[in-house]
Amino acid sequence: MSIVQRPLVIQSQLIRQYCPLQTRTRNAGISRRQLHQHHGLRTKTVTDEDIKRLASRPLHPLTLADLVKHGRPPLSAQALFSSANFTLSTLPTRLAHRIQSLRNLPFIVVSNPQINKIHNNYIHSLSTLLPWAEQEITTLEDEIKFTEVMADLVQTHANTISILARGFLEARKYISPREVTRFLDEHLRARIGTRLIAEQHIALHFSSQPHRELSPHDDPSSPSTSWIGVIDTKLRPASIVRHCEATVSELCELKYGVRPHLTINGEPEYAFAHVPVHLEYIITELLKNAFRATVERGMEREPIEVTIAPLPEDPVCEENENTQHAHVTNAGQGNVDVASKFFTGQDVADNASATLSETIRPLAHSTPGVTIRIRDRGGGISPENYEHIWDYSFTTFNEDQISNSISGGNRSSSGMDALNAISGAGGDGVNSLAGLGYGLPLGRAYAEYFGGGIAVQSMWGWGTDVYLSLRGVGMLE
Ligand code: ADP
Ligand code: K
Ligand code: MG
Repeated sequence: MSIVQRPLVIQSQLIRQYCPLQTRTRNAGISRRQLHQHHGLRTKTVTDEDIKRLASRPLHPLTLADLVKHGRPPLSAQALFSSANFTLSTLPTRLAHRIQSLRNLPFIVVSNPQINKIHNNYIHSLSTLLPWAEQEITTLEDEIKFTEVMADLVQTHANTISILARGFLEARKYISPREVTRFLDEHLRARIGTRLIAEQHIALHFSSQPHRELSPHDDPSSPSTSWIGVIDTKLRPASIVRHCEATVSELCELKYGVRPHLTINGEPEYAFAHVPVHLEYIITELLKNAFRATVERGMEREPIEVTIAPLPEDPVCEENENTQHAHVTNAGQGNVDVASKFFTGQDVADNASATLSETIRPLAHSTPGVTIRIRDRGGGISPENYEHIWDYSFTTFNEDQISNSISGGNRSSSGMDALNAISGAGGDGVNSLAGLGYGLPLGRAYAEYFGGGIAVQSMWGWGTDVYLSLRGVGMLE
């Protein structure tokens, strides 16, 4: 049986998921219920015993080698099976740890309908994995069904951020901002890893078929691909910046009626190996902040300046990975404060004991990486606010105030800015310029996942420099 013979509906859904640079509406995918009706995923009831058993297992620390070892396309069926079996060996434990962590929240918080929905999503996803628990995947037929389970998992958890944001906003009387930030930092970082594992298998599954022209990432003139699953080994940060600029400019124009200019300097041709969807998330959030500040300050005439500064190649990197850590830390693009914050292994895994092991180390021969500076003249951040910018849900976005300053106050005042921002049609706040307060902390979580970081330098009264540092995650050809 050919790998290509798979249900079309799920194929188009997956392709949409893997087209980060294509215009797309996240909520437009088929619903979980439809997916069930179409494909009848097997499920097995999750008992408390299951959760206890799985959560007591140590977490397999994810390494970059796990993600790339199943190789480049064209993939053999064996490689695909071993990817599926690796995925199957690690996800149930990860989900059980998440369920336990949700259950450890104060009861009144878990009882909140939004938070409870997230809990139930995890139970659902675990229930679709349990039927596979005692089994090795050794046939293409099973591998296809398993990929459908992975697609369901990715889809089920697609709107987690906005649902959690709403839940914690509703439950804010019962839990302190500090506790929320602690929970979310762990939960959302663990989610990044879990999604990456599932998405990597889905992407490998599709790269194993001959129809690679389905992916808009590939240069149609070249039959070879620069992709290893979700990793693009020839990712140009400048092209991500331009793509995100287009999205953010639209939002800005809609909200304020103007859009600032953006210039890119440094080395726009620079390419390295990274996960484009991660970069896309981070850059979008950073540009939203820069655009908003610039327009609110009335500084649209001053361009937002993006500088792409590759870290120097260093032959020492190849000797051992620790040397690379030291090297990257010291090469802070002339900004010691910023550099010292990077590459410190702050990644968080599903539990404290696995915290450091979740740090994904570079492969030998991987490119050192890049620092991207986003500089705006939006007035900077006041010292009082600066203390809180990394807290989930801290925002200075205020619909009324903006309406007043921009359009003379004749817009309706809802007083529910954050909730409005959450309920944007795109889900997960993607359609609003600001308001959730998740942009910086979650962006940093993505950057730190592969050993990078984000540092914010504010010149109060003038503007802000944001340094996004990213490490190459694989080898260039
Ligand atoms: P949100 O954008 O939803 O408010 P973020 O976490 O992205 O949440 O940012 C938190 C706050 O940090 C913003 O509300 C804003 O006050 C401040 N901030 C972030 N970036 C900038 C910037 N470039 N210029 C001025 N203020 C900024
Ligand atoms: K924030
Ligand atoms: Mg923001």
